[in-house]
Amino acid sequence: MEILTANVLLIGRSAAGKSSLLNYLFGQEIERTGAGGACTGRGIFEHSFMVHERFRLRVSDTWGLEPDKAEEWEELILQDIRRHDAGRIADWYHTILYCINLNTARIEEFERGILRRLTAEGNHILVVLTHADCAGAAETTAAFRTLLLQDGIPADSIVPVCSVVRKTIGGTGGNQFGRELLLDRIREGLWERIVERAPGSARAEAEALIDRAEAACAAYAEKYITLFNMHSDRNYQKLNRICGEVLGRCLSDVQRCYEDRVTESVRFYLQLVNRGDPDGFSANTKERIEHAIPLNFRKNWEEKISENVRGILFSFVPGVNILFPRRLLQKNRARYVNRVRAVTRKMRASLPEAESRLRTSLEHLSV
Ligand SMILES: Nc1nc2c(ncn2[C@@H]2O[C@H](COP(=O)(O)OP(=O)(O)OP(=O)(O)O)[C@@H](O)[C@H]2O)c(=O)[nH]1
Ligand SMILES: [Mg+2]
Repeated sequence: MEILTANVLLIGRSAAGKSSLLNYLFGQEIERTGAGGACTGRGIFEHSFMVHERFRLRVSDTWGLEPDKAEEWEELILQDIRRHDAGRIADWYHTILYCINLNTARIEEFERGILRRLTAEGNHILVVLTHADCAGAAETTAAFRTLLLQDGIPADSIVPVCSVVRKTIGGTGGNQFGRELLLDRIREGLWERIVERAPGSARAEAEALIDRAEAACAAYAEKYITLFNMHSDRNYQKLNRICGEVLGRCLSDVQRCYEDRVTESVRFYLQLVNRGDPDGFSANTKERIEHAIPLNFRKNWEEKISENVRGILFSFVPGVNILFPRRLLQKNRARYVNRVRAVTRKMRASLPEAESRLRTSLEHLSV
């Protein structure tokens, strides 16, 4: 059974409530928390737990962020992502939880700057408004929301949370809240990432396949077109057959790499929407999947290009000229490779359409 893991980076100022949020998410006391002075030490502290049997949350609690130690803090984050063999935060962390304490009067300019930068770098950010149980939380939430929207944080990405059970004067505890909504948003973020990345990565794979087929055909042209047989029709027929097979195989591999992305993504999607429910997903979900994946995905794509493979390559007729054999040899090889390129150009030209089709298919599904 495959397990999905969401890597989550938990950041924010000291006493924003990062460690308390971690403990709340995990349902147990994992990191020490406390008021008065920095609590979590200098470093990044990774913890994992299973939200359900197929969904793991891997959360990194961090040293509190302050303007006077921003550089040191940034270096810590960089070291951490390098440790995970990633170049950018977004390459390792699926989501950043940026905690802001609703008990503070305002969002500092340096924090807004950091948020803007993290957004511009393509990170999926959720702003967690902690201490949502404090007096005046509703008004502060509204004011913070306005500012955050101005900075490009979508309304859905702002989640008020109360992470601790509060003792009231009467002795009864105020409830914690916000966990389920936050977990939902993290799952949605994972899905968005798939929708964002799958089409581009299918295309990169397809382009590499086409490059390889093109190089293989050029090598065959070099091998089969020689001084002694460059006027032989039979030789060209043989070459056509070999290159036709290479290009045909390339075509089906390219198709397969798009189809594999659809299959992978749908499997991933099902795991996300299923939430570990053994009875599986609802009829509604099934219907959405059927709609999202056009059944003619393969057919349209195949028809379009395979016509070109046959049409272009097989019409080749070699030029006849006996005067300058060496130059003619080069010319004939180059002409053959150009014919091959005319086919691969068509294949490449149809990739954007396949990519956007895959994107549309995935966008039809929503977690
Ligand atoms: N009422 C209330 N108190 C909270 C909430 N979240 C955190 N606290 C309290 O705020 C204080 C600071 O919380 P921490 O979780 O230690 O904050 P932190 O961001 O990890 O702080 P550093 O480790 O110093 O960076 C603690 O006393 C928590 O009990 C909340 O949602 N509501
Ligand atoms: Mg802490």
